[in-house]
Amino acid sequence: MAAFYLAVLLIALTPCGAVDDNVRFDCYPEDGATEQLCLDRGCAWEETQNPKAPKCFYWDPYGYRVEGNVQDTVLGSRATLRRLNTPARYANSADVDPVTLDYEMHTAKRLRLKFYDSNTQRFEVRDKMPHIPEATGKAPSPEYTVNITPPSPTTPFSLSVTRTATGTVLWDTSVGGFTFSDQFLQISTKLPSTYVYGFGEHERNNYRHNMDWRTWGMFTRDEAPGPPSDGVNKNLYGMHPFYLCVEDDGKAHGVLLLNSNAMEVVLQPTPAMTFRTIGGVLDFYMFLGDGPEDVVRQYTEFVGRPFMPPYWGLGFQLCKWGYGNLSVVRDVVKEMQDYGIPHDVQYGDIDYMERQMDFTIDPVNYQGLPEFVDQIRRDGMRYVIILDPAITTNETEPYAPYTNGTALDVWIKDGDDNSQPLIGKVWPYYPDVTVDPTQEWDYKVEHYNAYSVFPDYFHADIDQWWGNFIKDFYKTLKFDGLWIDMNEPTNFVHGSVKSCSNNKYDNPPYMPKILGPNIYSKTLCMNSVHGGTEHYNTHSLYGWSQAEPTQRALREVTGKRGIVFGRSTFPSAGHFEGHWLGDNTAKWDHLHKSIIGMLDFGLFGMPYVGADICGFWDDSTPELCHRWMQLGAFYPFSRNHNWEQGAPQHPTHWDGAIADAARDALQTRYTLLPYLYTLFYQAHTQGSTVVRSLMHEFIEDKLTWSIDKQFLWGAALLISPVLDQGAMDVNAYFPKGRWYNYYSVNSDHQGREVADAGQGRSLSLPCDMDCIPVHIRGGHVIPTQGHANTTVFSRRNTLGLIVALDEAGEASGSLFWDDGEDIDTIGSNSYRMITFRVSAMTLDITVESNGYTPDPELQYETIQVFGSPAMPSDVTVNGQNVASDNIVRKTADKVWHLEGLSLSMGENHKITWTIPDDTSGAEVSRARPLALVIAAIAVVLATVNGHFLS
Ligand code: MIG
Repeated sequence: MAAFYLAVLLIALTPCGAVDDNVRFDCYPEDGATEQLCLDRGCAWEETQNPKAPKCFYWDPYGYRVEGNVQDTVLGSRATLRRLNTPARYANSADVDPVTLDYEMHTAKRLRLKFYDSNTQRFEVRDKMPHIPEATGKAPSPEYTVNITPPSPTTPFSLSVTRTATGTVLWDTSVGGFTFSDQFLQISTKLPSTYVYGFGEHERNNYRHNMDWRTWGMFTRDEAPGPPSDGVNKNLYGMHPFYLCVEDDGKAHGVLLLNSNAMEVVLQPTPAMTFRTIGGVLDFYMFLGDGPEDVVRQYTEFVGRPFMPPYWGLGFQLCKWGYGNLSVVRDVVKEMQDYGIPHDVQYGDIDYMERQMDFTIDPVNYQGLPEFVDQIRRDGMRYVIILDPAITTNETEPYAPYTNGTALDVWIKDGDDNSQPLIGKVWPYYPDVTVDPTQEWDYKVEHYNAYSVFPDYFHADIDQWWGNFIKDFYKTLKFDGLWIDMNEPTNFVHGSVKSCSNNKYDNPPYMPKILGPNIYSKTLCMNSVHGGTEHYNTHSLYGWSQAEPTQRALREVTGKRGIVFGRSTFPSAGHFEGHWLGDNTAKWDHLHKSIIGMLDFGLFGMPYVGADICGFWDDSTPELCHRWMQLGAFYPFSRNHNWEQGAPQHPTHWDGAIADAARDALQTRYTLLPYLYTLFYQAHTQGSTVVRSLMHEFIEDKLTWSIDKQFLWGAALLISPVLDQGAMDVNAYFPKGRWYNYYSVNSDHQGREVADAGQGRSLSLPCDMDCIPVHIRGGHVIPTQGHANTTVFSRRNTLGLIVALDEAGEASGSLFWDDGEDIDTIGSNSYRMITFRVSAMTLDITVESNGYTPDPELQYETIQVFGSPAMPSDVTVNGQNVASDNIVRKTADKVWHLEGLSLSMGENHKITWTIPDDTSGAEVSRARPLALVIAAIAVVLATVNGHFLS
């Protein structure tokens, strides 16, 4: 450390004598820094050219030192840190002394660094998450090395984490000012690269973080995505203190700070990062991946693998807040059916309720809703309802959710008088109130909105209350999924109806860069009693804590998997629920931002994600909604939804061109659902991503590290949507490899190769209003199925395979199939797993596991081969020669189909073909690699010469 400061002194002085910004770590992040305040804190003050860089920064040794020897523990080692003789950060909360550091070696690739106060029990998120694995012993051969500064009376403590094999230093905390006080905990670290991703929930302009002095606050908040407000990057619904860093050699690691207090993270160009949280403990978990995909696998192994959605949950979903009444919904559903647009799920937003009260139905506008739901369910559709946490206290007629919850005492308590529940206001109006619709929001909240209480989902009796009401309501309405909204939790009055008292939680000495003006703005007082502690600690866990009891109740009452998806999330939420990206706006940049949001949540272990298609706020426009329906057809969670006053925007609302485009895109989606479902199986069992950043597959190509306008489904499908108004082409990047146009079954461009083996390259794809580019990567076999209006019917259609050959003429893939909705078909082995393997002009279809038989049994009808060196001269299926009219020539000679097959999905099959000798086929090329090279060059030339794109 001393050496570091010396080095800083020597090298950090630029010619004019100023300290380089890159070695500055902000010592006065509050507003109103002055030289005097800065010096009082024991820091240095100096002007800088870059207004974003701090003028007040740590310079002299600061923080803590190691005392005594590092001790061995069962899981690793333990160090005792003592305060150095430097000024305390905040007079009102003396710094903790000593601080204990536990370094635990959990697995070869996972370590934990936990800083805590061994004399005083502080809040720990870990205690709320019994499902995350405990380490049992020291990992025998860890892939990392941790170094802690030796004991010293003067040298500040710091640690470093090194990836042993490459020597890359992943963390080096010998910078900044390590601080551990009651309400201000801070640690800075240098990073090995500027490729940083993650942290949420925020709106960002790029998936890859901008390291030029950006501060991201994290604390759950009912706030719509949008640009910074008052200079603060808005903290949105969820909180995810998790980042991914890709090291310069393509290795990657992830770091979770398991802490739920309001916090911020500062990114600076050094490259370095500073965490500042205002409570709990500093509990870091590091995951050393081989690459980014491996980091997500390890992360989800730790926080819980993503839940397995039902098959219908991958169908198209339609919602609107404020349909007005049931007959509008009925008409919309019928229009969609008449137009033949796939539509699996219809929603009820809060207006299905009587005055927005949970577990009620509006008796006037939604009279007959249960019968309607029965009807659409018979037609193969599903119905999902919204539920809000806040419960009104002012009903004049008995309202059981309130009286019963009061009897069970499940409400969050007022921190000033914990014999009373905290009272706020959310949706319900008082009963029998006459609403003047012309009044402003604030007037309405004051005069019409009833007093509400907030359930504590950590309460031991929560199933008896929440679960029982869900089960009870199911007797009335046969919902298939539950949408849990408003669980930041949001409150329409700040803190409570009587605001908040002056206490250390509601007026913390340091306020991270989160939206205010107060920490309790738009939510509950921080001193309220929630989950056995102050809401100050558990606030950001509120939505997360609601997910599991909601999922449990849904599964119990329906006996099926169902879907739960929530607005406010926290690490491990993906184990229980999905997420939509909140109240976006009907504007063009929100198309791009929805991709960034999906990539973020993929990283957070929540692959079941999507944005409100066509935009939530504002009225959508025909072109915007058209392009958004095309993009949204590739959201894992694909739902069109908007707000109460917004103009209708469902696909059939517009002219025929939009309905047609929506139908085309959704039919493509439905055709690909067996593949998407298999990706979810892999996410659920192995923790892999579904919507996948290109860099996960092409880490050796650094260009992919910054791509966020295109995305992959798994390893094999590349989606390159139009994101700009008026655009009739897309600039798409094709990484190294073979790529084939997916479109469309009738188009002569189908299966055409767009970019041959060689280096990656950007291409401008012409893309008129009918088009959303989708490409298949050579080397993969994609299972498909005929589309239909709902998944009930599509699941009965014949199957197909798309075989996209790689340079060596090989490909592989798999298909997971079960009944689509039973709970834990995987654990009970009630599924079928099939693998596809192509090599040496032979396709092997192998049933690896056969615990489920569809009724009726499914058949493969078509096999499409892309990238063949030539038309096959003959083809055999299970040893039989196939009639020549089964073999259909498509684009040039390189795409051919087998059609009219009826191969049972329950059996193994072998398909072989031969390529005439005079053409350079895979078989020939293996013997003569030069021939392949020549052929490849020829193909490149041919492709470049011809129109390589549709
Ligand atoms: O204050 O239930 O994000 O999707 O339509 C708004 C009404 C409450 C917010 C959700 C939105 C939903 C709306 N809700």
